Amino acid sequence: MYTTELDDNKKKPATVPSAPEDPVRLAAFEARVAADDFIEPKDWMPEAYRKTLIRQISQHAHSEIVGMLPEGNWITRAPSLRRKAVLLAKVQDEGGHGLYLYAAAETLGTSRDEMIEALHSGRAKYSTIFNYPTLTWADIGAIGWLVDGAAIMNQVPLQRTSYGPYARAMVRICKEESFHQRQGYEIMMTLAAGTAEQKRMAQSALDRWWWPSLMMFGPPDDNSPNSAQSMRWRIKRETNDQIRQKFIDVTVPQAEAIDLQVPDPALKWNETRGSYDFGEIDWEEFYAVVRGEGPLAKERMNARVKAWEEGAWVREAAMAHADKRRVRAAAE
Ligand code: FAQ
Repeated sequence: MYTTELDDNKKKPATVPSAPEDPVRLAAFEARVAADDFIEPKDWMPEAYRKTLIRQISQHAHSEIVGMLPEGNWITRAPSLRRKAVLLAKVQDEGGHGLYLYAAAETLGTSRDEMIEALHSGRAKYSTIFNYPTLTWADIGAIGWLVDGAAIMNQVPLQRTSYGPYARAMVRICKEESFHQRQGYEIMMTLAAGTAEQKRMAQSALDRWWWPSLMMFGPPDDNSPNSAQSMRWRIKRETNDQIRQKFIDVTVPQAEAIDLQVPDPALKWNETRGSYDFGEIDWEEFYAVVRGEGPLAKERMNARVKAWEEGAWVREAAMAHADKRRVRAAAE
């Protein structure tokens, strides 16, 4: 669905040779972006635009796939059959999101193998949030409510990102993330209205997931090396700080509605700005997790590498089957 324009391009080399950046083409490209046209896979684009998109889309895909692990951990322990079925469906959705996004990145001339290799070797990042442990069932509620909530806030503007296949992948992903957010909030509502112990569990999950969720939006704007160019090319439609603020403004009243306390003593409604003021994010912690020093970084990567290696026979069988079909078709 995202690669319909590429049928005659399937055999192109994984790395596309740089096109000369002649000023006339560059000006035409920038005019199209400024007019809110979508750029499509076969259109000319500056090499830096292509590279930025491959970086962002592939890291987004890796986040979806690694993001299956903290929740997958709770499928066998969900408290009822209904909760288990819902969680199973959600985790499968995240796998699907990863696949649409890898497919969108492939339209830019990279390959699945290259992207996976970059993840496994530590060259490519994935969202910091997925390096934290899921200690209780309430963490599954907190992930749906806060992590999917943050993901939606970031991804709704990406439905209008300038690269067509990425924007279109986002439409379906946002719909599914919305269901994920509601299922998480509903778990938190149930626990917050339950026994004193259940309410404590919900509060403890909010305490542990609040600050890492705010870090998902990336470094502050004045420390975000990619933002200025990505905003100019309309890859990003809003800045890290703008989206973080929107998320806080929407989420604080949701916590109040179920009588949970956001763990930030500096949180205060600012009448003049029409937004919440909030406390200092621990950027040291953020950068440490980005460097691969998160609490479960090693476990996450080991799990991904193991899954990739154990799936090798499936990939080989699929390729052998495709080869047989090709030979059979050629003989007919
Ligand atoms: N974690 O200059 P900026 C989900 C890196 S999906 C790790 O501001 P940019 C669904 C950044 O890559 C969650 N690294 O970068 C789900 C860059 O390094 P690089 C993922 C981070 O790209 C829910 C450096 O810091 N969503 O949750 C992070 O302009 C539940 C400087 O930063 C997306 O990927 C971070 N949090 O803005 C699944 C959305 N933040 O690459 C399962 C698409 C920054 O130059 C369960 N991506 N870095 O080496 C974006 O919107 C952008 O890439 C940002 C970062 C906003 C994440």
